[in-house]
Amino acid sequence: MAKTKDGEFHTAASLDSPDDVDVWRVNLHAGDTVTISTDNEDDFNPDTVLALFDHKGNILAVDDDSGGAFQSLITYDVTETGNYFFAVTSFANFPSGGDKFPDGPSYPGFGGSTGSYGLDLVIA
Ligand SMILES: [Ca+2]
Ligand SMILES: [Ca+2]
Repeated sequence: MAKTKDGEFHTAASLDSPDDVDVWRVNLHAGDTVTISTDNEDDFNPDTVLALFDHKGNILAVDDDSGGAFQSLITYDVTETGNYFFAVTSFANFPSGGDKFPDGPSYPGFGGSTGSYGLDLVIA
């Protein structure tokens, strides 16, 4: 991810197939507030689903449309320093929470859209 300024990162990626799952790792510190959002050029396509996981693959937060239109937004207050993972998929491919890392997270659903999206990460 490219750093745009202190604590702010931006990248572009794409859901190449309806069941594509894009996963990123980020190191966060206790006391951080992290805000992750998708920012699509076309607000409605792809219809992103965003999820945040701890280092074991436990689901901490899942969001579909809080970012406006069909875009996703998660704000999370970090209580434990360490590695976290977040993933972007398309609606309605939600994580099941059934599998933990290194095998998980599992996404048994079916996505319904493809296309490029922007991803913003702000650590404050
Ligand atoms: Ca992808
Ligand atoms: Ca969505």
